Amino acid sequence: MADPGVVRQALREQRIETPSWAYANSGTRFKVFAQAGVPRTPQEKIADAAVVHRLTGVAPAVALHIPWDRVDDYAELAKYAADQGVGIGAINANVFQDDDYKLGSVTNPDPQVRRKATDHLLECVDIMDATGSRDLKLWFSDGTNYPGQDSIRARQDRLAEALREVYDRLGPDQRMLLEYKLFEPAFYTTDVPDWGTSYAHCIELGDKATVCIDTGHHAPGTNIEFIVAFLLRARKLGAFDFNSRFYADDDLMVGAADPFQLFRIMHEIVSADALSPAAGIAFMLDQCHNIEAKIPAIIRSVMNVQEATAKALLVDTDALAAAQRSGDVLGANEVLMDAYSSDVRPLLRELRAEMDLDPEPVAAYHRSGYQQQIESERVGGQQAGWGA
Ligand code: PSV
Ligand code: MN
Repeated sequence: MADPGVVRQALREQRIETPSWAYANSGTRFKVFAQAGVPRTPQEKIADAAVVHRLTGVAPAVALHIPWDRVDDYAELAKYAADQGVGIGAINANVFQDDDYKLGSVTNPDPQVRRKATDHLLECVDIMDATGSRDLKLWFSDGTNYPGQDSIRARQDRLAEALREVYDRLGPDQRMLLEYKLFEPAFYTTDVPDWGTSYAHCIELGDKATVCIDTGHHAPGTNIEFIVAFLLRARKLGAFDFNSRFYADDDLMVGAADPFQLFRIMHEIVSADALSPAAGIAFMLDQCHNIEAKIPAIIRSVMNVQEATAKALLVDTDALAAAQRSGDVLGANEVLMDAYSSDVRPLLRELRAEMDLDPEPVAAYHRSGYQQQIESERVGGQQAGWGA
C-alpha cells in the first residue's frame, strides 16, 4: 500500500502553473465570445491567477505570453505578482502572429525575418532576467503548406542556428523548453512536429534545453505516457502544457476528455520520482476557455491534475513490481486499475482543510464574490484576448 503520509506530502508540494492567456477571451477562428469581467491588462490576468492559487494552494506561478503581456516595466510586473502571492512562470515567446511570419519565423527563407524572430526570443530572455522567470518556452508555428515550397533540410539548419544563439544567451539558472506540435497552422510540414525532433535539437543544444509536451499536440491515439517515460529516462523532459482534446489541438480542460490518459501520464511521473518541484518539471496548463467561465474552469483543471496525481500516488508499487516480475499480466493491470478506480476526492478535501483551504475550491470561488467584483469593476478598456 502507498504510505498515506507520503501521498499527502506529495500532493501538498505539487505545483501547477496557470497561463495568463487562459484568463483572457479566446475562441475559434469562427468566433470569440467575450465574457464579462475578463482582464484588460497583464496585471488583471495575474490577479485572477492569484485567486486560483489562493483557492487551490498549488498554483503559485503564472506563465506570460509576449507580446500579449507586454508592459514597460517587467520588474514592476513581477513585484505586482509577488504582492498578489504568485510568481512569474514560463515566458512564452510569440513568433507566429506578425505578417512577416507568413513563411515562418526562425526558419523563414528571408534572413531579415529570421533576425527579427531571433531578436524577439532574445527579448524574452531579457524579460526572464527582469521577472526572475526560469523558463523560456518556445513554440514555432513554422512549416510549409505545399511540397516543394521550401527545403525541409535547410529549415532545420535555420532552426538549429536560431536555437543555438538563444541558448547561448541563457543564464546559468535559465532553461529553454522546446514545444512540438504535429500540425497547424502549417499543413504539409511542421519544423518541430514531434517529440523526436524537439529531443534531437535539445540534445544538440545542451543540458539547459528540454522538451515541452503539450498533450494536445499529437496524432490521435499517440501513446503520450510512452513519450513521458522515454524523455524522463533521458532527462530531457522539462515541462507539460496540459489540456485535453477530442480531435486536434482543442485546448479543453485537462482531464476532461480523457482522465485515464492523464492518470497514465502521472503514473509515469510518479514512478520516476519526478513530481516534486525539485525534479525540475514544470506542470503548466495551456488551455482556452471559450464557452465556460474562465476562473472556475482553471480551478477545475488544477483539481483534475490533482485527482490524477493522487490516483497515481495510490498505486501499490510493491504489488505492481511483484506482478510485473512474475509476468502476472492481469495482476499488474489490476494494481494500476485499482488505483485509477479509487475515489480520491475525500482525500483531497481533507488535504485542503489541512492546508486551511476550502475543501471545495469551485464552490468557494462562487461564494467569494470575486466574479461579481470583476464584472462590475472591469468595464471600459479593451478586454485581453488570445492574440491581443
Ligand atoms: C500552440 O498551439 C500553443 O500550444 C503554444 O504553447 C502557444 O504558445 C500556445 O498554444 C498559445 O495558446
Ligand atoms: Mn502549448
